[in-house]
Amino acid sequence: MSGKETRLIYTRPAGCWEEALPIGNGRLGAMAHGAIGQETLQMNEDSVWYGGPMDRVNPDALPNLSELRELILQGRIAEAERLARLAFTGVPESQRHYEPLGDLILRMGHGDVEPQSYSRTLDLAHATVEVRYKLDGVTYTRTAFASHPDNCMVLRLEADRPGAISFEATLRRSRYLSACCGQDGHTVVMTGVSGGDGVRFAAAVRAVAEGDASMRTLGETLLVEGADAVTLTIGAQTTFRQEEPREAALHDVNVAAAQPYDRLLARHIADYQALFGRVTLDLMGDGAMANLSTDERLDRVRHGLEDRGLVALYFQFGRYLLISCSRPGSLPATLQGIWNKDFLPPWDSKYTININTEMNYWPAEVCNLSECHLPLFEHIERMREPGRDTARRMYGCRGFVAHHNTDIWGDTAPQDAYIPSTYWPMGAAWLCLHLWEHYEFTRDGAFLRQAYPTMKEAAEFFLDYLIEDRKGRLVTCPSCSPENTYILPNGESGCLCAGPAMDNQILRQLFGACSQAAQTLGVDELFSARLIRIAGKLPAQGVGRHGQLLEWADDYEEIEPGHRHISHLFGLYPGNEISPRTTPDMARAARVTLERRLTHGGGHTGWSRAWIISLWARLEDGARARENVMELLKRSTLPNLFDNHPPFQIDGNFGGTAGIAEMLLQSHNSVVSLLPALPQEWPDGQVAGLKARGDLTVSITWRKGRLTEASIKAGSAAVFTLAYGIHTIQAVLPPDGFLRIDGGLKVLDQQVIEPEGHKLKK
Ligand code: FUC
Repeated sequence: MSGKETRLIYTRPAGCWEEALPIGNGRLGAMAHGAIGQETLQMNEDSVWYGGPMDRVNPDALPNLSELRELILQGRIAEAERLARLAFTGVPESQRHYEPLGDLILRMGHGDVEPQSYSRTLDLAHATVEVRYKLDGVTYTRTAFASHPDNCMVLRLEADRPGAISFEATLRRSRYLSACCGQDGHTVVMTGVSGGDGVRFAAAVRAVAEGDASMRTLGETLLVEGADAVTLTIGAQTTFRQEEPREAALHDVNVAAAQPYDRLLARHIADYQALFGRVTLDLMGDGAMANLSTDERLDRVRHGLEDRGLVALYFQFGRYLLISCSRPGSLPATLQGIWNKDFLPPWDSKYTININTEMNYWPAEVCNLSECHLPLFEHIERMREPGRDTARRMYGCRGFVAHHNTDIWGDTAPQDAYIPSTYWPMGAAWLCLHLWEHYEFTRDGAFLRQAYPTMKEAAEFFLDYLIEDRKGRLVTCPSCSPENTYILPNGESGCLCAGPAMDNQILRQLFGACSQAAQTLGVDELFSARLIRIAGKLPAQGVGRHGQLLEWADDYEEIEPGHRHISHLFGLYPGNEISPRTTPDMARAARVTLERRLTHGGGHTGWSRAWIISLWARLEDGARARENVMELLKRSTLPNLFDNHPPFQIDGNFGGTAGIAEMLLQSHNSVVSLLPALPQEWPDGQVAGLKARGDLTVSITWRKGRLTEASIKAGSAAVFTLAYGIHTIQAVLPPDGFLRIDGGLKVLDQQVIEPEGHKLKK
């Protein structure tokens, strides 16, 4: 059954972009539309961004920093916000934005006629989109995929009658083109400049026709007539990576075109499956559902019907998307991954790092796609030098800093002049926690050695940036709690503040990670002790008048209690300082916070809803976690399963996938917890290949709502507590050690294990 639950199926061509299907190889992406008379591949290349790097640091920031801090500490928020807007906003206000590459359009010789049958599928097991239809007794098949090993996209056209394939193909881009022309009778090349001093790019499509076909180019169009089958290889390159993008793109399509189609396909599938095939999830859904079209299934769920198979499909779709838009060597996934259709996309389709980019990478480790995390790390390195410069010139601090956005050039100066988000200095700190997570999951010492200086530099910034408040606490200032607004006792409202809960949580986590890393590497003993001392002076997490976790250093009311951001729950997830097992009081307050958000309309954007799933999972409330999985599918999912912010934004897909994983397996605070948030509605199932911290690979089977068996394989030596509900055992595994237990945590099979039953603190 799990095999069946890897297909998105449609019975009609895409009627709009949100119904088209994504393919991607990390760097090149496209949305395949599948109309009968015309195929459109709406394409992206990850480095086609408008403009070059800029120096946007506001020179008036540093001279006004003391005054800004004083205004904030005195509670003169309106004045502080005015000063921040004028003196701290980046100049210019905006970083660079992402752009689409263009469209490949195929006008089919048979025209747009009513077919005798039609199907369109995205096969997640093979990473192929297939369009199949029948016209006048001839079955036509188009297969599209983006090959990572061959550095290009491929569109294959076949028919079951010889000579039936005829079409005209062109490359289109509505603006910023320098040239588009056919060449050599089989290729079309398009070149342009993304704008200003931005990258130059080139896209090329090359055709190889089979059978007794005629092929030529006229102007910018490639014409194929009477082929048995045709393979199109489609490439694109920019000056971000290549000196001569035109030559590089042509090289890519020509090298690929020299290979037989079957080999291109086989190489693509083998490469992709090595990642995708690591995890299977079977929620034992109704097998009949697997043959229904995906939009119909979503509709049924919207009407309150159960569809566990769709949940499993959604989970795997998130994994598919991450593999497709984030591969070693590519840029990290933007707000739209590499599936952006607009020249001026929502929020510029860049990197919003006060939640969205981090969420994109939440599934990377737990869903066994560690390699897909690497582009983010490369980008953090890109941000380091600009971040150093921003730290020094805006704040007079050492270390490196980033605010709530960055772009292709790793720009770190504040973005927008939007008080609820712009002046938040925690972007680099949060991103650097991903380096530590990668180490936690992989135990890759060489990686840690390389990553530690970056983590350290992010922490160093705060050693200079933190100031003492009136109560003697060390606080970030200026800052905000993304992106919420509080009301002061005098009725004034504001966002700028000192020491909001999220900052303290991130800093405790970062300082803790740095000191653990230093200890592991045997370096920086004094620095590490200093971090721990400073962490102890940050404002402690408080509980407010409603029993809620405090979002700011004081117990303010908020303008919008149902706000989409839930920044102060960072410590519950993705952080780990709040947990029902270790800090039950704080966990109770987190629950109140979550309830308050939800009763006031929270979770109304896709990513917000997705985050809520993981938060309930960390509170070990399977019913509420599942309820929010269903809400995500009902309210925030487009027909092609893309997340709907609205509009489309990919973070919710990744957050949703991570949330489902978090319901089945957790591994923070040295406890590997099996089925911590299993809802009643998923009574039977099996998940295999998830990763737990400590380089553990975990498979779990359950029946009638109870664990029946689990196996854990250690890649490196591991010492951990294994938990199922309140039951625990202690496990010690050598490298490649293996442990299999039954539903009572009784060891069935083991390499090395020291059982010791004891109850957890409740
Ligand atoms: C943050 C969020 C918005 C949106 C944007 C890209 O600013 O508050 O909802 O996701 O990022």
